[in-house]
Amino acid sequence: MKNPIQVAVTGAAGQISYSLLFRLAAGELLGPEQPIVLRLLETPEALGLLDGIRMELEDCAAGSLRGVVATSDPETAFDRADLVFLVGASPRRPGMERKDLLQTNAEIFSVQGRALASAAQPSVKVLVVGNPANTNARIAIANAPSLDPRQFSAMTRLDHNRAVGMLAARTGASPGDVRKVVIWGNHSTTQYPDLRFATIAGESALSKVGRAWYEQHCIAALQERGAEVLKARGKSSAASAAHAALGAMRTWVEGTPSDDWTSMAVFSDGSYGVEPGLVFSYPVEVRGGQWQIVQGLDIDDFSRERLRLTEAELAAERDLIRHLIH
Ligand code: NAX
Repeated sequence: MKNPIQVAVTGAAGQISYSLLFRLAAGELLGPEQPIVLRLLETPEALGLLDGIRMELEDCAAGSLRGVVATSDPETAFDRADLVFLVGASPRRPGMERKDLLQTNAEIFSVQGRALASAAQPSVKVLVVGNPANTNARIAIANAPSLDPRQFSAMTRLDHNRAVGMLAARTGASPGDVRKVVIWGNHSTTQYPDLRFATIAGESALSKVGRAWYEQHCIAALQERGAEVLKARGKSSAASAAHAALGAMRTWVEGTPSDDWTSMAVFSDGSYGVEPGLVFSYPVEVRGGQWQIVQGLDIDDFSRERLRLTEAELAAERDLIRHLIH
């Protein structure tokens, strides 16, 4: 019998978690043979709702679920946690400026960074989903100095999956035949979806879809996809975000296929001229639970301009919360 893996999820009573938790309980992250304990964190106000979710999880009687901890105390939630999904964040409220939103979330992710450092497994992997995800991850890293910044990433997997899905829909191919899409930069409308290296069933994706469609339609459509979903559904992406979070963590644990990479926002080491220390989305390969930024990709003028734009946005976000990252 394997020892249970401790999986913590914050914002556990929110809409993304309502998709994510039941898939985790069903063994979709590490396989049905791997027992897991779910450690759920919410605000004190949402604990009643969370209790209902705890009951529903138990009512699934899923074979791999060995327990559910529901709490509003970060240290209890992260106690010996192996894998952590930081989904909970404070949403933008009417009248709130961007600076206020960054500040409110900065406080949440400072507290959670400290709790991760003191309570989680030293080898913990932390995926930040809650927005502004890249900068929230930066704050958590700064507040968890005993952990390696490489143990944190912010999620751009949904953007990556959207690019794969859009290419497949445009060409009639299977999403499974699409390889080597890249999302560079911030999980925001400045992100740069780069399809120059993408292939579909081994052939250049751009030769199939045409450079004009890519430059004049596809990039903007991917940057605005979240807003489009929100407009149509009246709520932001949830099931697709949960699917992306599950996939991102599974890839981090299991690795990327030999003929592909994924996109992850990680602590920049200066690769591609990006300021070190920003949490920036890159193409990464993952082996043995460790990611490496794919090196040596050609950056043309068109791409350089877009990389600089999204980097500048991240630097501006960082400047607004600089006092919290020492
Ligand atoms: P919801 O508002 O449905 O749920 C968020 C939950 O977090 C709430 O239940 C709230 O009580 C809880 N929460 C707030 N502060 C907390 C704290 N300090 N500790 C623990 N829990 C706390 O949002 P949902 O739709 O689930 O989205 C969650 C986050 O994901 C948002 O920030 C959203 O913007 C972000 N997203 C990120 C995406 C990405 O690709 N990185 C895509 C989807 C999504 O937009």
